[in-house]
Amino acid sequence: MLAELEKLREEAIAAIGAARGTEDIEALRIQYLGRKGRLRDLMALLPQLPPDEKPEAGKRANQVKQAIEAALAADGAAPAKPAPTRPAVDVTVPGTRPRVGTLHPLTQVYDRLVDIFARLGFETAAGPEIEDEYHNFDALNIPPDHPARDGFDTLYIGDDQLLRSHTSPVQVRVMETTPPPIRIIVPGKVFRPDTTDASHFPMFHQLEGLYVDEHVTFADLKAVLTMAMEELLGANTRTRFRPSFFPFTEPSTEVDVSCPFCGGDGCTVCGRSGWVEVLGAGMVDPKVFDHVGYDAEKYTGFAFGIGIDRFAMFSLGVNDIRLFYENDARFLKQF
Ligand code: 2U9
Repeated sequence: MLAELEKLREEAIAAIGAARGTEDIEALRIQYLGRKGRLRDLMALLPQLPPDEKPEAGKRANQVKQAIEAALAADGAAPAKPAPTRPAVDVTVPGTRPRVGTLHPLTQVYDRLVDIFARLGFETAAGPEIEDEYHNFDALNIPPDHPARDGFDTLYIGDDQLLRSHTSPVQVRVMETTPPPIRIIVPGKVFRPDTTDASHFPMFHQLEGLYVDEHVTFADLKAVLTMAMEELLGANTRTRFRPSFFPFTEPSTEVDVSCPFCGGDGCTVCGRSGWVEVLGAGMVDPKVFDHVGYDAEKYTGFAFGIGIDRFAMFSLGVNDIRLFYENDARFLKQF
């Protein structure tokens, strides 16, 4: 019996060594270890052995089984899975279309504004969102006790560090390091201690512009802003310049455009007036030039500011600023 087992082991291992491919290996597994295989045949004889030979023979039969299993496994013949009866990929199933996103509506408006002013010769500048009081206020002719400071003055991080309340400090920084002429726009985030409602949010986006050179006049201001509005809102857009006040410009103006929804007839977007206020602007106050070391006798300039969120709201017909910041795909995918 022991000799028979040894012979079986040698024969099986030699056959496995010579096997080619998984089908051969599977056939050998059945031949040697299957329910009607050669090892079972030999083990069926165990009961007939004399009692003192049985334990040794049983043990040896197990060892042979393990040796054959190991040889089969080593040849990659782990119990084979049945071959798939159909292809794993069903090429007839209709495909799922990938969902393609779009740019956020604010980004779309922001990009259009930057593009239009770029074509009018304005370079884009950027600067810190955390500012010091000098650049956010004093250099812009807003002294510590000036009432214009109140509405901006509370988002402080340290004694002399605050979240910028407008992008104007960037223009100051550019003028500090660049001699005239300059023609820049500064788009970016600004922060104000406003209570949130349909038209206010404590963070929003501005795009401000600044053009300084010799002989820049209010006529240049009107020409550039009128052209920009026509580009953005359509060639039929009319503009209206009303007197206003800003500490950093003199004279100052607020700019209305004819309502892009009703063409000026009056609707819910323009509050039935036919006009929408979109911009503030003015000629740079000479005191600002004094702060940055520009010769205020030689140079003049105009500046303007647009609230990007507000502009996006009326140009896209959105009636609540909070919708821009809620990340609700049902809103965002409309644009
Ligand atoms: C420098 C000098 C002058 C920037 C200006 C405005 C008028 C203005 C508002 C529009 C809507 C802010 O977002 S908003 O609330 N801006 O009305 N901004 S003039 O004037 C400057 C800026 C920098 C050195």
